[in-house]
Amino acid sequence: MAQALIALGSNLGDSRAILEAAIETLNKKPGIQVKTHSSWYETPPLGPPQPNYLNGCALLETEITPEELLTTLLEIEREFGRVRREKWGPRIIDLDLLLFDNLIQQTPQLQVPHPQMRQRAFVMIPLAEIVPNWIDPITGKTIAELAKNIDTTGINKL
Ligand code: A4P
Ligand code: MG
Repeated sequence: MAQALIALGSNLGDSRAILEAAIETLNKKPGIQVKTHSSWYETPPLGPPQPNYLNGCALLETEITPEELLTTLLEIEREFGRVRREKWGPRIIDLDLLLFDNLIQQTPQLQVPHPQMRQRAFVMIPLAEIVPNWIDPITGKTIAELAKNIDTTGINKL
C-alpha cells in the first residue's frame, strides 16, 4: 500500500462541483482510496489572464503503480471533458500527481515530486493543510516548512 498526494484545479464551469465529482470518481477506481482532501481555495491564475482557479489537494492510498495512477488521473481529466489548449491556459480540470511515498523519478512520462510544486502557493497551501509533516524527498524539508515561506496573496479558503 502506497500513499500519494494529488493536486486538483479548475477555472472553467462549476469548479467546486467538478472537483468534488473528480474526488468521488477517483475513490471508485480499483486500487485507489481517497483518505482525505483539503478545503477548496480560490487562487489567482498563474499564466495568461484567465479566471481565478479553485484548487485543492487529496491524500490517496493506493495499490497501483505511480504510472498507473497518472494514467488514471489523465483518464479522469478526459472523462470530465478537458481539452488541452495553450500552456498554462484555462481548464475544466487539472489533476497532477505531486508525491508518491518518498519516490523520486524524473522521466518525461512521470515527474515526482512534481517539479513546480514548491513554488506554487495554490499547491502548497492546501497540501500543508492535509500533510504538514510529510517530508519532501528532494529538499528533506516538511511541507509545512516549505509552505511557510510562500506568498499567499490573493488566496482565499472557501
Ligand atoms: N506528467 C509528468 N509528470 C506528471 C505529474 N507528476 N503530474 C505528464 C501530472 N502530469 C505529469 O501535464 C502534461 C503532461 O505531463 C501529462 O500529460 C503527463 O503525461 P499537465 O501539467 O497536466 O499539462 P499542461 O496542462 O499542458 O501543463 P501546464 O500548462 O504546464 O500546466 P500546469 O503546470 O499543470 O499548470 N493557476 C492557479 N492559480 N491554479 C492552477 O491550478 N494551473 C495551471 C496549469 C496554470 N495556472 C494555475 C493553475
Ligand atoms: Mg496536469
